[in-house]
Amino acid sequence: APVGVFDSGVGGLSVLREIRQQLPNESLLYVADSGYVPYGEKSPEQIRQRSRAIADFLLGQGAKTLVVACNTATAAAVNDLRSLYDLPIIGMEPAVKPAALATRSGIVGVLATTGTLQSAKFAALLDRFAGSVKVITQPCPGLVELIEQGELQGPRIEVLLRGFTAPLLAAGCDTLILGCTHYPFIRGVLQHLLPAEVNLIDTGAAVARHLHGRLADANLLAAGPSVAERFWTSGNVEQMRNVLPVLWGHDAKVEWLPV
Ligand code: DGN
Repeated sequence: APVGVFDSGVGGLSVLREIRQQLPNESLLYVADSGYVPYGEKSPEQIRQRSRAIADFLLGQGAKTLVVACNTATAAAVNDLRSLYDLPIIGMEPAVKPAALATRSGIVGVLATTGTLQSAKFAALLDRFAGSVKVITQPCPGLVELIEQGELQGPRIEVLLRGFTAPLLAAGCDTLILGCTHYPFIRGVLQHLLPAEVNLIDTGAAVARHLHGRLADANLLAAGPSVAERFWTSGNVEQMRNVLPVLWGHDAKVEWLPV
């Protein structure tokens, strides 16, 4: 049975890449909810509705596990999904713990969507690290929209990134958490704009490791190698097909999401 992965758009492909690398035997299903992107500005109830519809769809395709490859959807909907479905459900979370271990200044920045930063789940995460590290948050409106269109470099991206990181650097952050699954795609550009000693931390590889562990525990790991991958979008099929070579590494068929 396949692993079902979804995001508000193509950002979750950064997580899917790590899953493909660490779990070469698994068949993969990926839903980009690009018809409803950005989730960052939607209400938690709207995000829960979309997450349930997509989860139903992926289960209908035979998924044995779900990965919510979106920090915003995890914050709004993962508890709801876990109460509704009896299978392993893996979510994303800004990587505050590894950042707390990496920082020397004791001040870390979180780049994420407004929805993630305003969520109760994120507030609880910050509470857990309140004693050990100072955390400064920065919403990044506009960034996801450019990445959705496959614009991963150039002046528009750089202007946004300079604007978002300037207050974090001024506050003394030496470690920045990429708290949205779209952002690893602009990691190189971001690193280039920042002083060399600033660490960038994202969660994709850790989530893939966690998924591996959960599947192993549940005796659900696939046996033989598999290259099966299917992609759906609720947005523009042509646009997603165009960005796949850049974001996923090769061409693939993209299907229209019927929910
Ligand atoms: N990729 C999503 C995340 O990780 O939060 C959010 C993108 C969006 O919809 N703004």
